[in-house]
Amino acid sequence: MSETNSAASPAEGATAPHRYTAAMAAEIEPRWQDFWDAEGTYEAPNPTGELAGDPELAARPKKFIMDMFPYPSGAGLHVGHPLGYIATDVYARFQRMTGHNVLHTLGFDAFGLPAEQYAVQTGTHPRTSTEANMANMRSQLRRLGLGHDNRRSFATIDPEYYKWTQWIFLKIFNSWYDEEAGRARPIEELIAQFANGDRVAVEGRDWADLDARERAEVLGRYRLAYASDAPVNWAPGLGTVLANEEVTSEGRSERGNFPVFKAKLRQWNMRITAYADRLLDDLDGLDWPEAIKLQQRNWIGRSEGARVDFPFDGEHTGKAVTVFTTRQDTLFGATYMVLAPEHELVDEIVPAAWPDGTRESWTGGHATPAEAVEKYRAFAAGKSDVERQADAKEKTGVFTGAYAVNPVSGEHIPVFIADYVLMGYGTGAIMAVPAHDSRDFAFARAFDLPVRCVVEPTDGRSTDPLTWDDAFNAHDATLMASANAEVSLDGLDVTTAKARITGWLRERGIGEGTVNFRLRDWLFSRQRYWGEPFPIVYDEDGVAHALPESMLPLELPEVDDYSPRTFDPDDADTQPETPLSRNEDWVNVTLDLGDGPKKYRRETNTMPNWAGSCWYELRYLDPHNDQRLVDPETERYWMGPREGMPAGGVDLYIGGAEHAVLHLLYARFWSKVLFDLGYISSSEPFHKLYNQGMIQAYVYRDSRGIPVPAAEVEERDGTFWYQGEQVSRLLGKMGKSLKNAVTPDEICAEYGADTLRLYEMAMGPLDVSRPWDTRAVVGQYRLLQRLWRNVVDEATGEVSVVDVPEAEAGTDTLRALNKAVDGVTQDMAALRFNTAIAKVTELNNFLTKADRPVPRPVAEKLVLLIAPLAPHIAEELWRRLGHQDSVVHQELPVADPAYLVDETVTCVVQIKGKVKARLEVSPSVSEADLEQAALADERVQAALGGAGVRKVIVRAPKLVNIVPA
Ligand code: ANZ
Repeated sequence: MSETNSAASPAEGATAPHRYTAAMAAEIEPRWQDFWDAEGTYEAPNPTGELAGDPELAARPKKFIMDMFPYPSGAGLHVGHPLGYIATDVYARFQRMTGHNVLHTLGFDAFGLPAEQYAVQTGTHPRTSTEANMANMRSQLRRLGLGHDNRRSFATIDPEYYKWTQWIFLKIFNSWYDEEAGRARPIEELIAQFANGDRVAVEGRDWADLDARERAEVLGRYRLAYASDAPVNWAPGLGTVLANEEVTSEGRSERGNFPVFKAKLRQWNMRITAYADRLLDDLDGLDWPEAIKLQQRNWIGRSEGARVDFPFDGEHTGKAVTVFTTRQDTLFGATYMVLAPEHELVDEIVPAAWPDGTRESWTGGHATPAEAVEKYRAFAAGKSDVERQADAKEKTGVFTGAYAVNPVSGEHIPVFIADYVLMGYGTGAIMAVPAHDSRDFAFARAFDLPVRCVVEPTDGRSTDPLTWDDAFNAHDATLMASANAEVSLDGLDVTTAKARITGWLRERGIGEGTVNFRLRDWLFSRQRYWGEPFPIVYDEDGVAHALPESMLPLELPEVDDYSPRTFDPDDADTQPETPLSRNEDWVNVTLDLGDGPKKYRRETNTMPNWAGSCWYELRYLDPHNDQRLVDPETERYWMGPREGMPAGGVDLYIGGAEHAVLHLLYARFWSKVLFDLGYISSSEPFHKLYNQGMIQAYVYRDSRGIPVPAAEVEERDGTFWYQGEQVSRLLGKMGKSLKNAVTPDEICAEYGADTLRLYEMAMGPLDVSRPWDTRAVVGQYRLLQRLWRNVVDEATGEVSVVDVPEAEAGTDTLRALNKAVDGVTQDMAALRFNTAIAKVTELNNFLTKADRPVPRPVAEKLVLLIAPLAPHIAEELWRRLGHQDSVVHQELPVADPAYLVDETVTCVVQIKGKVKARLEVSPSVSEADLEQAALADERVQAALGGAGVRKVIVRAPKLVNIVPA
C-alpha cells in the first residue's frame, strides 16, 4: 500500500525500507509479547511475596482491574468481544504508569450450558472441546498485547479451582443466617443453641430426643444451602431446571428459548433471600451505573405492607387465611378474596355443594365447587406466571363456595381462586379491593362483585364506583367510609391510615406490618454433566452429609454419555434425569465420614454455571494457594475496604450490562457469606462497575431476508449489491450467523494489534454502542505511521530525534506537549480513551507539521503517552530511543502548569492610524469579541472623547483600527 496523501512522507514505497507497516507490526508485536512473557512484565506483586521484601513497591497504592471473564465458545472471538478487554488493559497500563501496583489478569468461565451444548453438537467430550476453545481464545487474546499476569489465570473447570467452589458450597451449607445478629454464622453455633435450650428446634421436644433424620430436617430450614421440594422452573426441552433469573419475561428459558413449566421437584437452593435487605442497602455504597442498581433493586423488590388474617365463615370457623397487602388502609373496601389456585387451604374450604344463592357466573358451569376448582386448576397450570399476570383486563376464576369475614367491616365476602394471584408471592392470597386496584376492579366487573370506594378520588370523579371505568389507585388522597365502632380511618391520609390500621390489627393479634420481597431463593442444582459436582452424599436414610474438606476436589467422573436427557419441550409431565446418575460406580460409594465405613449415594446434580463466577475475583489474588481460598493479608491488600469504598472490592470491573441480576447478584451474595464467616474483609466483590457499549455491525440481507456475507457486499452510490442483486442494510449485532463477523486476527494481520487497539478505543465513548467500519481502521494506522516517522528515519532506520534539552524545544512545542500530557492523563483516569487518542493525535500532528527533527525529550514523552494505548510500537520506539527498561513501568509524564495557560498575542488598537492601546488577547479571539474589547478599553474611550464611531476595521487577532464619526 502506498500513501499518496501524506504531506510528511519523505520517502515512498521501496525508498522507505524502515517505514511502519503491517509487516513491521507483525515483526515487532510478537517479539515484544515474547519479551513481556519472558520478563514477567505484568506480574503483580503480592504482600506475602514480592511486596514483603520491597518497601518502595509495598508503599504504592494498588489497583485491581478486572474484566468479566469469557466463556470459551467454539466460535472464537470477533472484534466486538475484546472491546472491554482492551479498555481495561489501557486503564491498567495507565495505572501502572501512575505509580500503582496493578493486578490484571483473565481467566475462563468454562463450565455450563453453552460449553456443554457445543460439546454435544460437535460430539466431543466437553473438556476436550472447552480446552481447545480456550487455547484458541488465548492465542487470539495474546495477539492483542493484553498485559495480563498469566500466572494468575485459570479456568473454572480446573479441579484446583473448583475444589474451592465446592469448599465454599460446604461453608454455605454449614451456615445459617442469624436474624438477630444480621449475619451468617456456622451451623454448629445453631446446634449448640438447640442443644442447650436457648432456641427451640421442635415445639415440645428436646434436641437430644430428635433422631438424625429429624435433626437434618430442622437444620435444613436454617442452612444457607438446602434441598427442598418446591415448585421449580422445569424446561423439558433443555432437560434441566432453571433459576428464576434464567427465565425470560415471556416465561421461556433464556438459553434455547424453550417453554418453562412449574414442577415440584427436590432441588438445591441458596438462601439468598436472607440477604435481601443487605443486598439492597449496600448498593448505595457502590460506584455502579444507576441503571444496574435499579435493576437489582427491582429484582429484589422490597414492598412494605401488612399481613392480615381473614377468618373463614360457617363450617370452617376457626380457620383463617393470611393475605399480604401493601394497601392495608383500604381494608374496609375489601369485598371479596382470592387465593392462588395452588393455595394449600383451597381443598380444606371447598364445601360439598354450592351455597344457596350462588350465582351461575361464579361456578364456571360446574355442578360442585370441587369440580370447578379441579377444572380451573388444570386450566391455570398450563399458563406461566408471566401469562397469568398479563392480559390485565381479561380476568378468570371460580368461586370456592366458601366465605370469609372482613375483620373490620364484619362483612361476609366470597372467596375465589383466580390465576392472577400467584402462589410464589406474598402469602399466595389477597384481599380484593376493586375500587382501588385495577386487577380487582376488572375481576369484580366480570363477576359482578360489589365495589366500595374508601379513598376519596382526587381526579374529579364521583365517589360512586358504578360510574367508573377503572379503579382509583392514587396514594396522595384521603380515606372515607372506613369506620367501625372501634377504629376510624376517615379523613386520614393513606400513610397515616396504614399506620393506624396496622396498629389496630396488631393489638388484636390478627395482623402485623411486614416487608415482602420479590426475590426468591436461588435454585442451585442443574441436571447437567458439565458443572461442579456437589460435595454431598446421602446415607441410607436419605440424610445429606457434607464431604470433609480432605475429600475435595470431588472430581467429575469420566463418563461415556455426558448428554443431558431432553424431552419434548411442551411436555410438562416429564421428569429431569441427571447424567451423573447413570454412572452407578461413581454414585455408590463406601466412605468413612468419622463413624466407620458406610454406604452412601452421591448427589448427582451439578452446580449451575454461575457458581464458578461467584468468587473468581478472590482466586485471582492467590491462585496457587492449596491451603486456603485466599490468603487473608493478600485479600485485604487487593480488595479490603478503603476510603471511599467502605465495603472494599475490585477497583474497576468492566463488562456487559446483561448481567445485572444474575452473576452480579449471586457474586454479591457469596461475598457477603464469606465476609460474615470471616474468610474475607470485603463484603462487596466489585466496587466500581462499568458497562461497555456494544460493537455493532451492518447486516446485509437479500430479498428473502437472508443475511449475505458482509465482506462481499459492494456499495454503489449509497446502494448495496451482492452478486448482482441489490441487498438491504441495517445496523445490528455482529456474529457468525449474520455473516458480518470481523475477527481480530484479520485486522491484526492487515494492520497490527496496536492499530486495532487504537481503533476500538477511538470509535467513541466506551459506554456507547458503535458500528464497526473496517474502512475506518486505516486512520489509526496512519497515526502510528506518523508517530514512527517522528522518531525514526524511514530511509535509514536511525532515530531521527535531536538531542536538545526540553527547555529548548520552543514554547509552541512545549505548549502542545503539555496540553496533550494534561488532557491525556485526565481522560485516561476517566476512561475517556477516545478523547485521549484525539489529544495524542493532535500532538503528533503538530510535530509532523513542524517539519523539523523532534527534540528527544518531546519524542520520549509522546511515546510514553501512547504506550497504554499502543504498547508494542511504544516499547519498540522506547528501546530505539536508547532505553533498556520496558516502557510498561515508566512514569507517565506530568504536565508543567506553566505551559497550560493559554498563550496570548498583542493586539494594537489604532484611532485614525495612531496607536492608542495594546491588548493581550487569545490568538483565536473572534472579530466581534476583539472589537468589543477594543471599544471598551479606557484609553480608547478617553481618546475618542465621546465622539461616536463611524467604522471599525478588525484584523483579528493583531489589529483594530477605529474611525471616529
Ligand atoms: C389489597 C390492595 C388494595 C392491594 C389496593 C393493592 C391495591 P407489590 O407492590 O408488588 O408488593 N398481591 C399480594 N400478593 C399477591 C399475589 N400472590 N399475587 C398477585 N397479587 C398479589 O404488590 C402487592 C399487592 O399485590 C398487594 O396489595 C395485593 O393487592 C397484591 F388498592 O392488597 B393489594
